[in-house]
Amino acid sequence: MEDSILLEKFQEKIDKGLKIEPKDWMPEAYRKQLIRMMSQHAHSEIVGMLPEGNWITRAPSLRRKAVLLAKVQDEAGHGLYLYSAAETLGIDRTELLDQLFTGKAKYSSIFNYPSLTWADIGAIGWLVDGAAIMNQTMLARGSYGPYSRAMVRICKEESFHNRQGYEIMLTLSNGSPAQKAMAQDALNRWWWPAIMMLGPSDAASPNTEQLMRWKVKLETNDEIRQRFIDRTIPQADFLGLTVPDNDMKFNETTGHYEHGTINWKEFFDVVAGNGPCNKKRLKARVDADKNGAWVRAAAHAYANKKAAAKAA
Ligand code: FAQ
Repeated sequence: MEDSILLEKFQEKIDKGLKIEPKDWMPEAYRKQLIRMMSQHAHSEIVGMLPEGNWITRAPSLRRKAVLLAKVQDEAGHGLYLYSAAETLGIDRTELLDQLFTGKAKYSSIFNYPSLTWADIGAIGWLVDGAAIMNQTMLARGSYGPYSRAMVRICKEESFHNRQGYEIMLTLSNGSPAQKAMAQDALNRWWWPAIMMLGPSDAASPNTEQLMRWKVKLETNDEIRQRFIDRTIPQADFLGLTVPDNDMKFNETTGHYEHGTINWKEFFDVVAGNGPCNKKRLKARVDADKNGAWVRAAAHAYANKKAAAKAA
């Protein structure tokens, strides 16, 4: 069939809300966009383990430690899920990881900020998982089958993560004045990076238009950001905390909160590799890969030996 006819049929399928599956015909640009997004997402999950992993040994109680350990393990699982989903597009995860290790691939800007106090663990669950869920519930309705299905499960786990974070913030906000101050400080530091992690404003988002035509994205970055803000401000009010935005106000006519100016220069600096922790995060992943090489070699040797024994 002619490419133009294939393309028409492909778009028709998408317009009808049907899923595209790995063996279906797809334009090369669709495949490439998905590999880009899904691998960036997978990298974000495994780099995203690091700021929280930093607090596993210092969690304030056994219960908190067990919960945090489970959360960090979940993020690793999400990464593996997403690498597997990306592999259905004909790329090997070794290649994807190589792109991460050599700095060619992006991962979410948010994970280049440090987790300085225990309250940051609350703020990450509340704000970072909260923003991620807003984005991912949309992606769960997207057109590529393996990605959208991976999102369904991931979102379920993320909603637990979000609640555990909010519960930490609630405990600290109802604690001593020093604990409440710690919660406010974490909100001050994580608010703007969380707002920015949802991607550049629509006017500066080169990929959105095409991705929406293909129903990979069903909402723009700004639409999701607005939903996140509308949901989160009342939660901050309930905690008795204030977001660090003097211009934030509720617009009675639109029914939405209006935020102040976002520092996009900071965002693009972080994406370009100049955030507070970019180098440290990348080094941690490269080191983990090197230190785990012997485990992978042993697993391969074992699998090969078993296969040879079976064949004999
Ligand atoms: N950081 O044209 P757009 C999580 C790049 S998972 C770095 O708007 P698009 C779970 C973008 O790649 C968090 N780079 O791009 C968790 C593009 O550059 P490129 C990750 C960013 O794709 C919680 C350029 O800017 N989630 O948190 C960022 O239409 C707690 C122009 O941007 C996903 O990856 C950023 N924040 O929209 C884990 C979800 N934003 O590639 C551990 C899947 C944009 O053309 C602990 N991804 N860029 O060179 C998406 O939904 C989309 O890719 C967006 C960006 C919405 C992130």
